[in-house]
Amino acid sequence: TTSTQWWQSAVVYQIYPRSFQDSNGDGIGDLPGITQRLDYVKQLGVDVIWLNPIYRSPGVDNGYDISDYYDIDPKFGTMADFDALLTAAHAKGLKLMMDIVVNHSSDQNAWFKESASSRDNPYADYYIWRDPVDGHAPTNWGALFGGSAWEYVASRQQYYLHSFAVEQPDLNWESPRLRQAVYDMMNFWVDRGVDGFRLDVINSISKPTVFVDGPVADGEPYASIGAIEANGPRLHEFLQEMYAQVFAGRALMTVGETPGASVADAQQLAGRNSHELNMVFQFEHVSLDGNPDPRFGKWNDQPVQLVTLKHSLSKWQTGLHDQAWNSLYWNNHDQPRIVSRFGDDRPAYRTRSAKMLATLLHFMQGTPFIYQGEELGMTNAHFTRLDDYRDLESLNAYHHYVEVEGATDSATMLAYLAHTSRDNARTPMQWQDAPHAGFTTGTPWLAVNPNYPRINAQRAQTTPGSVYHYYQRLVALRHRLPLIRTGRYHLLMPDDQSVYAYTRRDGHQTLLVICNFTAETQSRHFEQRPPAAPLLISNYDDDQGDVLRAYEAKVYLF
Ligand code: TEU
Ligand code: CA
Repeated sequence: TTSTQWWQSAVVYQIYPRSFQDSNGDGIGDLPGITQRLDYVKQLGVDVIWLNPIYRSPGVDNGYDISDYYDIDPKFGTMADFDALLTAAHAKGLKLMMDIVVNHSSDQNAWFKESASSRDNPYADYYIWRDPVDGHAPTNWGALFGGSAWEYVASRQQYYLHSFAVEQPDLNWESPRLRQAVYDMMNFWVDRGVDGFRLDVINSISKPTVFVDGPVADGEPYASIGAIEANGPRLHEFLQEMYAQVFAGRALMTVGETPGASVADAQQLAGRNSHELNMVFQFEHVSLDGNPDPRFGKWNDQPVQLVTLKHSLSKWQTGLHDQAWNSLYWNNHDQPRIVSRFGDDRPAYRTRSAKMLATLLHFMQGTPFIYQGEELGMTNAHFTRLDDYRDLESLNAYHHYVEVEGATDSATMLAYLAHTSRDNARTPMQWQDAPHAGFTTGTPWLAVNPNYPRINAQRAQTTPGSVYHYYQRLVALRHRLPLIRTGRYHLLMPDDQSVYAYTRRDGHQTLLVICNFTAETQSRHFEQRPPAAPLLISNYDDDQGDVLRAYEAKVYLF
């Protein structure tokens, strides 16, 4: 029915609560701060807000280590603050999507404390426990935040599995009682009024049937658990059970975070008739600029190749058309800022390239996600010292590669962190040219980017032609033009190293999207374009036909 498709013409705004707006001067963003800023979000024109986790958490992984799924963390406020935010959002016509983390919990969760206490308590099988093998860890799997994926607990004389930090024990989805406890918890939030869920690393919940050692990259001590546990044997069974227990009959928006998922996986995970999820976050387009040395994975400081980027995005556009549904994102709280990564954040080019990247993405098929500050063209932090960073993934990586492995030197690793660290996305939202950019009256938990006097919401809202106003126009066009939702995607000039161009067609009209990914002027002729075809939107004030200026983006409708 059409009501369940509302999310196909919606635009989502992702708020990282810790860094959005502090209301009590403790330097940490909070729920009352978000409530104060809802008019700003509404004016962008978006339909949904996605909040990163706000549940009670020790904050080892900034809330992705949940100690109480039924309570709001005091750093962010109270349940009353949450209810006030939800009520205010709904009153402004904004839906609210929660981030649910059920691949793992915090080791401070009551479930885990009980589970670890003995082998025969009601929570004993809520987590993944294995006996030692020859006196050591059950397998050679390594955790994504460093070290072994296994941690020994004397009270059970067993190891537990943790895909991420030691403080993030994986939940055992083989246990029907654990699964029911998850569904009950999700229904608690749906009954409270939330409008959807972003499901954290949800394609890792089904572990391999048999636990055996995995392949180890040269020079690395462990086998990376990511590929070992992605898209496991019972994943679709579990998601269909979740659908039946939580999603069925409700017009929720559900998006699964699925690192390692292929187009084929997504055709099932986000399939129109799969009864699993509405859409997924896939990671191919944000994994193309990784390090050629496999030891370093994502840690790199090199640009992406345009041809590989256009082939990856095109594969997903054509692969899911009429079968499933894409999410569309450049940024989130785990990715560096796109204008610094795939664009050009030099002052002469920053706003032009930010608008070019936004144009490329927002005319594709899928639901766009705008990450806080992306609409301002906020840039990477360009930190130069290790103690500028807070993210355990970055700090652990520096420690591992420089101090433990000696795989590289400090200067190189600091360059990798500056280009790739998740903290690039987590510097506080830049509201105005005031101390700490108006984010806090206290000391921010993570430094504000020093470019805030130039790059801030107040300036953007009062500057015609700003990135902010451009995003407003893109969001409005998506609500106005069904062709953006329904058109069939076709890539033009597939091997062009400088220009990315594609069409969207529905048999009546055509969108022609042209983006110059370089600072150099290019010249390209498009015979598809009728001479009198109107320009729908452009990041320049005029149209010079075949001449494409630095980072020029333009869209024709005919
Ligand atoms: O991220 C899952 C994930 O794939 C991470 O490895 C992420 O891609 C990586 O940090 C980028 O290299 C989710 C959350 O988005 C992330 O913030 C959490 O740290 C992680 O799960 C554990 O909950
Ligand atoms: Ca606060």
